[in-house]
Amino acid sequence: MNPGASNFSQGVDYAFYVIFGISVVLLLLVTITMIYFVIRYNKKRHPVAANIEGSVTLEIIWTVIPVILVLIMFWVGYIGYVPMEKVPNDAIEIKAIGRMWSWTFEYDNGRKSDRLKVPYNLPVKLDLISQDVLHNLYIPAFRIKKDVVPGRTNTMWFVAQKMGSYDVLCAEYCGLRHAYMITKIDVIPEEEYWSWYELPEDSLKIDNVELWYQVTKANGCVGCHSTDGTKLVGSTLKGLYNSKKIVIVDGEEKEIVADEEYLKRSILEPNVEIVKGYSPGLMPSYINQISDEDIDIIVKYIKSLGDEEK
Ligand SMILES: [Cu+2]
Repeated sequence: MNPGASNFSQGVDYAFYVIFGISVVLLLLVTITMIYFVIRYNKKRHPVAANIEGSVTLEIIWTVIPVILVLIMFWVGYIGYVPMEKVPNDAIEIKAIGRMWSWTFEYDNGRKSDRLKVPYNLPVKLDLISQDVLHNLYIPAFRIKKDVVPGRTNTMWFVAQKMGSYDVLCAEYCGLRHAYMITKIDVIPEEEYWSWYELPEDSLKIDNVELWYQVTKANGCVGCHSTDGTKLVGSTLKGLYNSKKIVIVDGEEKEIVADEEYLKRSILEPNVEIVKGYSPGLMPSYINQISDEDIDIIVKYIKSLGDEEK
């Protein structure tokens, strides 16, 4: 196992090794005793079974020792856990938004990214928000993990103590493409963090397809909508613009053209006009989840992927 990269790594690893050590010792004791008894009390050596009476001393021993062991395990877990719930007041606050099937990180100035950027050696607090179902934010190298529950904001915090990039996963099965909810946390020097954080918003709006793609990705679209024509859970974005689609509205089929208005409506209320052949209810509504600017950029990006019928 790699050594941890956060302020909690040591405490969690310590608890792990103590519990693991106690378990190994018990396993060996039980196994060795069992093998010894099988040989020692074999029927050939012991043709007549002995009637063994109870022993108060033994009962006390095998009650007291396990109680002490369990309390030791509780204690090492407890002292590792308590600091995780004490968020320092000066922690940098970042929203971690989970949805089927991607993560978006939103910083307090409105900046969004699909990789979590954090400064080295400063406390960071994550507000865990789900747009649809139960997810779980898991950073193995930091030894932290917490449920992301729709309708309530859980929090977790950490201090990143090693520079580098580490995996961020969803650890709660959340449907078909759950395994794709994987991204990275980048621990970078403080100055680099602030210059990234303050990158002028305008830099995202210039006419650059790659930046439009980054905005689309940061909003979680490409987790379900491919950009190369592949059919995933959602329809591909390639050739989507201005294509004719049969949609289901209130159970009735209707032909529409996927123009700008339709695309915008579908981002905000994706389940009203579902394209025939796709399951309703999979895409969360983006009402209050996305800025009008981002919608415009996403629509621009979809337009850039062509308008020929796929
Ligand atoms: Cu998930």
